[in-house]
Amino acid sequence: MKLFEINPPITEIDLGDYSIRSKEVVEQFRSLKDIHSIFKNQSSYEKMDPNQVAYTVQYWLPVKEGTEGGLFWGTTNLHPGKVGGEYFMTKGHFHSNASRAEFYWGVQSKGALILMDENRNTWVEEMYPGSLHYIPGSVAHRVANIGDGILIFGACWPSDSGHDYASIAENGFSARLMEVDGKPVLIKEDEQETSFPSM
Ligand code: PAN
Ligand code: ZN
Repeated sequence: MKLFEINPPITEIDLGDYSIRSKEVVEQFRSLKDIHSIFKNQSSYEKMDPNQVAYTVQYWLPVKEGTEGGLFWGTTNLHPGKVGGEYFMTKGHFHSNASRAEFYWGVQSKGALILMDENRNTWVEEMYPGSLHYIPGSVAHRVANIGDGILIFGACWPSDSGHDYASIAENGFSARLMEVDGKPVLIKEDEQETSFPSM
C-alpha cells in the first residue's frame, strides 16, 4: 500500500563549493569595472584589467522579491586580489527594509566581514570555513577576501529585505580593510575624505 510519495528536493547545494542547483537560481557577475569606485586608490585601479572577475553570486529565490515571510539563499565566490593595498570586496549594502537581519557563513578560504551600524561604527569579524555570522538589521555588510584563493561564503536573508546600495555608494563605510606589512588592518577614513565617486 502506497501511503505517501517521497519527492526529490527542488534544490541542491554541492557541499564542497556550495554551488546551487535549482530552477530558480539567478547568477550575478561583478567585474572590477562594476565595483571599482568602492576602492580608495583609483590610480591603482587604472593599471588593472577592468574586466577581471571580482565576484560572482548565485541567488536562490524560491519566492518573489518582496514577499513577507519568505527566505532567500545565496552563494558568493569572491576572487583574491587588491586595489592599491585594499582587498577585493563586495559592494556592501544595508537592507532597504532596515529591520531585516541575515546569516553569513564561511565555506572556503579566509575573509573578513566588515560591518557598520547606522551611527557609522565599523567592526570586522574573521571568516573561515565554518565561521557563522549573524548580521543584525540596520547593519551594513560587506566581505573582503584576505586569503590567497577564492573566498566562498553562504548567505540567507528574508525575501522582503531589499538592498540599499545607494547609501554605501554615496558615503562608503567609515573604515577600510587594507593590507599593511602583509596583514589586514582596519583603517578609519579621514572624516574629510568620506565622499566616494558615485557608482
Ligand atoms: C548577499 C550579497 C552578496 C553580494 O547575498 O548580496 O554577497 O554582495 P553585494 O550584494 O553587497 O554586492 C547579501 O548580503 N544579501 O542580502
Ligand atoms: Zn544582505
